[in-house]
Amino acid sequence: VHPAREVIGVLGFPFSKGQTYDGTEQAPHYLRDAGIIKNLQAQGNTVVDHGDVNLESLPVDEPNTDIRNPKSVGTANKKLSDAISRILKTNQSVLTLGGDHSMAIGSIHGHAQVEPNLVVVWVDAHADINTPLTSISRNIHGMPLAFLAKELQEYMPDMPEFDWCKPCISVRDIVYIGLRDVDPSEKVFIEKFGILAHYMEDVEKYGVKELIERSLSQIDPSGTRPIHVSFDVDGMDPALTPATGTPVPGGLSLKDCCYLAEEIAITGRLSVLDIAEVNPLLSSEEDRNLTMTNTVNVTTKFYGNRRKSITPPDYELPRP
Ligand code: EXY
Ligand code: MN
Ligand code: MN
Ligand code: MN
Repeated sequence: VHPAREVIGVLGFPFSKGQTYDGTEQAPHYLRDAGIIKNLQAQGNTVVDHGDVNLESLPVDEPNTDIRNPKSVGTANKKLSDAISRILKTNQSVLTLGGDHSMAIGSIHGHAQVEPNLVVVWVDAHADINTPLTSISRNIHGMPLAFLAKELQEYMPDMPEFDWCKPCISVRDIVYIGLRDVDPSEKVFIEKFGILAHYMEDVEKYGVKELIERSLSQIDPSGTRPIHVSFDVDGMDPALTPATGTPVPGGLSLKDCCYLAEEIAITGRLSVLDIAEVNPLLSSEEDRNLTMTNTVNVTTKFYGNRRKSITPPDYELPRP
C-alpha cells in the first residue's frame, strides 16, 4: 500500500499544439481564475501551486506531412513528464491543468517513472489511441495512448521527437469511460487488445456506479494501485462543458461525473488527475463560465468534496 499523498501539487500546462485551435494554452489561467485552488483549499485540502510548465523556448516546427507539431508536442511533454515526476517524488499528488489532451503523454509518462504500477482511468468522448499512421486528423491529442502503451509500439513509426518517451503502461491498465466518437482504427485496437471500454451506451445501461466498481476490481483486484485519471472535459456532455474543441453530443452528466469523482476520491489512491481540453476561446463568455464552473465542481469531487457534504471536524454549535 502506498503512503497517502495528502498535499495536492497543482501544475499548469499551457499548451495547444496537440490540435489546431488556439485557446487550450489559456485554460490553466482561466481555471485558476475560476477558483479551482481556492475551492480545493476551502474543503480542507493543502494545495501547493507549482505554476505553469515553462514552454517559452518551444522549437518552431517544420511542416510535417505525417503529424502536426511533433517537435513542440515532444519537447513540451518531456518538460511536463519531468515536472510531474519531480512533484510526485516530494509525495504530493498532482493536479495537471491542461492544455490539450496530448498532455497525457507527459503526464502519464512522468507518473509512471515514480509509480510504475499505476492504472489509467480515461474519461473522454474519444479513445485517443490513434497512431501517426492511423490518424485522419494528424493531431497528436488523438494519439497519446498509442505513445504510452507497450502493446502499440509495433504499430508506431520512429519519432525522434519522442525518443525520451518510453512506453510505460499496458493496454490492460486502461479503462475508458464516456466513449461515443471512436475512429474505426481505434475500435480495431480496442477490440484486438480487449481494452476495457465503456461507451455511453454502457453508461446508459449499467450506470457509472456499476461500471467503475466493476472496472477497478477487474484491473486492480487488490485495490492497491495508484490511479491516474485523465479527464478530457469533452467526456462530459457539451451542454455542461461547451468550451472545448471537439464536442460530441450525448455525454456524461454532471451526476455521472460527480459520482465517478467521489468514488475515485474514496479509494484514497488518486495520484495524478489531468484536466484536458478546456478551451476558453471557443465559446461565448456565458458558455465559458459554465464550462469553468462545471469543471471546477467535478475537480473538487476528486479531492473529497461530497454532495452529501463534509462533516466539519471542530464545529461548535452555538448555544444561547
Ligand atoms: N479521433 C479523432 C482524431 O484522432 O483526430 C478525434 C480526437 C479528438 C481528441 C480529443 C481530445 O479527445
Ligand atoms: Mn481526449
Ligand atoms: Mn508502486
Ligand atoms: Mn476528447
